[in-house]
Amino acid sequence: MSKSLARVQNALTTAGVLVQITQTPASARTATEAAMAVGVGLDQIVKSILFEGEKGTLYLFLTAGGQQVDLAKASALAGQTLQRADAVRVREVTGFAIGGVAPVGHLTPLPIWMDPHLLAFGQVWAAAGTPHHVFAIAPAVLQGLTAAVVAPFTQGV
Ligand code: 5CA
Repeated sequence: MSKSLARVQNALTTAGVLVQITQTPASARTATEAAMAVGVGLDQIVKSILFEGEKGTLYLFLTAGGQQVDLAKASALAGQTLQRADAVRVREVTGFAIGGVAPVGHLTPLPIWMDPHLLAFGQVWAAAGTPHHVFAIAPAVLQGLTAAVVAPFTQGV
């Protein structure tokens, strides 16, 4: 088992959240691929998008697969101007490579926001640390697990 996958499994188990991590036969590196691999709608896939603040702090935005983060709204929530975090920073802070970033199990704890669109579903699917592993979870449980702040930050809301 990869270290990244094990970290996600441990984070879930430690929190007492019993979910099954599934290996996808095809790549689930993007939300579109994940939706096809799992056989659910795009908005049921949790995208984990990382932004970097002016002082190098990373912020995680969990959004529904079909939604786009509005940078101005995200910056307003963070209280500073944000830009996309590069792949090296993402790996440094979360321990995950882009395409497999999980909402839990980060090397360094970081502030997390959650898109209210995700709460419309009974279950959503998130990456489990690799581009080939996902897990299904009730969005309210995901919110509790990540201590994410639920707030709108997507385009067109
Ligand atoms: N495993 C899937 C579904 S759970 C997944 O991780 N999807 S994702 O949306 O959370 O991660 C892919 C996202 O990474 C894409 O939306 C894309 O915007 C972003 N991304 C891709 N390349 C880079 C890069 N070089 N730097 C920063 N972000 C990137």
